[in-house]
Amino acid sequence: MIDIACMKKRVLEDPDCVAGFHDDEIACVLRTVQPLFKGEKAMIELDGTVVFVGDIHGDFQTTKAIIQRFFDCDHVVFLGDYIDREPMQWGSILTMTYLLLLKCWFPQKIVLLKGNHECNYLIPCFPYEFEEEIVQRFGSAALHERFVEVFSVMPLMVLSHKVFAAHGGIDKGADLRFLKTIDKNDVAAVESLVWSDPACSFTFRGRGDRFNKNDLLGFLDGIHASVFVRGHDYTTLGFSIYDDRCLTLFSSRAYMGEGNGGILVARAEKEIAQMKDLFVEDFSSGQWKNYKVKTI
Ligand SMILES: [Mn+2]
Repeated sequence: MIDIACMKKRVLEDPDCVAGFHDDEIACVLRTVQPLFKGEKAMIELDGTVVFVGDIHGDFQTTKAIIQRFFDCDHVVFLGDYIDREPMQWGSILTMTYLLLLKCWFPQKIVLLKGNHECNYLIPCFPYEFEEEIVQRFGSAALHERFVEVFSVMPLMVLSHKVFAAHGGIDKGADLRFLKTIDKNDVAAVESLVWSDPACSFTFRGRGDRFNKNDLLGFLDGIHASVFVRGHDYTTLGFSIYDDRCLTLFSSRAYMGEGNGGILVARAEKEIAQMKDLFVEDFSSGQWKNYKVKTI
């Protein structure tokens, strides 16, 4: 009988031991975490010190560094895209398993939103390498189906300190009451919140209705939020756009040198009126350094 509680001390002291997990141990993690996500609404409201983390994409080393540095904060909010595009072998399996274990043990502290790579079952994304990685590692896709069951119940949004956060975009015209009742697998909502990009972005994904400055300002004002923090794009990382109301974070080593100029996280400790009230740090040098957001 596998017991998640027994793993706790071992994994917290040595996260690398996740690399030795068998498929039945990972299946146990997935069974334990699924009801926790089911108990969360599509939109989560948070107080206290909150850290926002952009796309991780299988970067297990950086994930460990983020947890080590920010574990004392009240909440660590990951904005999705934990898998695929990984810089190391088995990076997606390690990263996802580690974060799901942390979710089991610290369900209030660790918040894991859905990225578009965790929505491949609903809207296919490219590249989607996760299933093949599981087949190569464990000899069957059975565990992948269990992962997808967990992905399907992950939340989509966070509202905290007047920061609205989601993986990709906003739900144009939606009010707070509507956002609080959204179904986590509503395709239109997922396209808007998880897939879409700013209209001024060069990235075109073919899914999701892009949002312009007017859309964003109208949406934020309608839900009484000041700024939108998102992930999803390594080329617009660290730039604040639309009157300093939208910031894109990317928090993985993936695509370094191909437009990804940093590994950024942002921290909110009190009500945020403008982007410069967020504390942004960069880990791309291997040391945490303060990062000045460029406003364009
Ligand atoms: Mn994405």
